[in-house]
Formats: sequence, C-alpha cells, structure tokens
Amino acid sequence: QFLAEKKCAIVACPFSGGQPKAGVDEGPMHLLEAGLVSQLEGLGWKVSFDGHHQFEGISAADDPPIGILKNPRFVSRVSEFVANVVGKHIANGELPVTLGGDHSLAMGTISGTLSKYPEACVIWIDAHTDINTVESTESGNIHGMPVSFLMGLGSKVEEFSWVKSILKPENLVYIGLRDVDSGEKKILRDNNIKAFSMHEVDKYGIGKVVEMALDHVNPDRNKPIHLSFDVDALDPSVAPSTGTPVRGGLTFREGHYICEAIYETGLLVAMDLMEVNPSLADAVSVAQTVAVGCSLLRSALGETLL
Ligand code: 5AB
Ligand code: MN
Ligand code: MN
Ligand code: MN
Repeated sequence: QFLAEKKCAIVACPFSGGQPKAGVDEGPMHLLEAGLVSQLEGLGWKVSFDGHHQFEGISAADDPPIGILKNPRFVSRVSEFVANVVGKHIANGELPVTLGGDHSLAMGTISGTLSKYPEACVIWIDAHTDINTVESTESGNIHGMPVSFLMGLGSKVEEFSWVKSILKPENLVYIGLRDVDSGEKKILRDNNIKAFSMHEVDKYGIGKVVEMALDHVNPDRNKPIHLSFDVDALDPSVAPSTGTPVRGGLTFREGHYICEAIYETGLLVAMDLMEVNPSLADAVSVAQTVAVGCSLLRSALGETLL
C-alpha cells in the first residue's frame, strides 16, 4: 500500500554506545554473513545494501555523562545520522531494514519513519519497554530510553534537541514485555500506553494479541507500521546471544507469527532488528540467535510456511 515496489534497504548499524556490553556492534555483520541479503532477494525483494556504517567514536573525555545518561553525545549523533538515512530510504520508495546494534538506535529509525509518515504507528516487540526518562532511568543506559525521547516525556536534554518527539502514545503498542521498571510502569499508566506483556500472550494466545494490538494502533488498517523488534523479546532459549536476556519470553513461533501477521497487513514501512550480540554466548548459541534474527526478518518481509 505504501511501497510501490518490493525494494528494501539494509541499514547496518554497528553501534553499542546505548549500553555497556561490547559486541552488540557486531550484530549486523553476523546477520549479513549469514546470508540475509540473498535470503531477502529470494523472497523477491530488490535489496540495496546501505552500510556498514562506521560511526566515528567520541572519546570518553569528550562525552561525559549528562546527569546519569551514558555516552549521550555519541548516542545522539549516531541516532540523528540513522534518522536521516532511514528517512532517505523511505523517501526513495524503499523499506529500510535496520540491523542493530543496541536499541537506542530506534530513536533514529523511528524518527526517520515519522519524518515521512507522522501518522505511522510503532509496534515494539521487546522484553522491556525502553521508555525510561531522564528522571526515571536507574542505569543511565540510553537503550532503555528511546521511546521516552520519541514521545517527549521527561525533561529535555539539549543534546537531543534534534529529536522531534512527535510519537503519540496512542500510536505505540508493545508485545512481549516481562521486565518493566517500576518508573516505566507508571509512565505506561500515566500516558495510557497499550501494552501486551507475556501474561496477555499466555492468556489470549499470540494470534489474538496481535489482532488486539493492531486494533489499537491501526483500527482501520490504513496507517503505516514501523516494527521495532528487540531480539530479547524472544525467550533466551530461542535467542541467547543478547545483552539483557529475560526468561519467560516469546517462543520461536510466537516471534515469527508477529512478523508474519504484520507482513500480511501490507502496511509495513520500516523494520528494526536490534540487540543481537554475537560476543555473549558460545558459537552454537550465536549461530542460533543470528539464524533466528534472519528468519524473523524474512517473515516480516513475506516468507510464508506454505
Ligand atoms: B533493551 C532497563 N530497563 O533502563 C534500563 O534491551 C533495561 O533495548 C533496558 O530493551 C533494556 O536499563 C533495553 C533496566
Ligand atoms: Mn529488550
Ligand atoms: Mn529494547
Ligand atoms: Mn537488550
């Protein structure tokens, strides 16, 4: 509906500055080496490869914390760059597929999507809500904060003034939650944000949950969808190589079902696959996580079981 042709652009973002663990910057390389480009071509997509972007670091001395926010200038600059790249691909008639890297990058990807489609809705698949504000964050890790910046919650940080903060609470929905900070729970309540935790997945089943999620953010099935998928939404037995694993997550099929159902809407305009960290497990677990990442992307881009 929004894409004239099956054209996508892989935006590889080797970036780890939104959290403290090294290695998440190697996620994109592993996904690509696993054959992602040819897999998507196999589904009939014309794939352009935009990257690997090399983000020039900022030395710690030049990037001291702002409050307790860590690497704020680096995160801000990289996200702003990514926002422009994603925005350009969308303007170009391509579906940007951003490979992280940590989830702070979504501040960029979603800003890019909203620059072209301010009415777009965001479907955020994660164990976490990533909606801490400057006031509520206890870790200071910005990968736990992108949503608050996109919505303009909490006090403003000058360094991030480029973020337009135009995401409306009614245009966001979460699926897969199971590790939400108490400050974040209050933010969800105060802003009336729709969220389906693993409790709802257990109660209703994933089919019903995705339907309810779409009914909430996209009742007439006519708005563009940005899908932001944190691989830690999946159970650690399915996707072990990630920085903040939480047990009790989505099964392999539940994760894929979400992607398949969103593809079926025909409304997907951008996707992120974030937080694959190939340095956090043994080789078999890494290969398993990378393979799952690729297959989630294939499902979101139209791979069917039959
Ligand atoms: B992820 C935590 N809420 O703010 C925080 O992996 C975790 O992108 C954030 O979802 C996890 O540091 C961020 C405790
Ligand atoms: Mn997460
Ligand atoms: Mn996340
Ligand atoms: Mn994580």
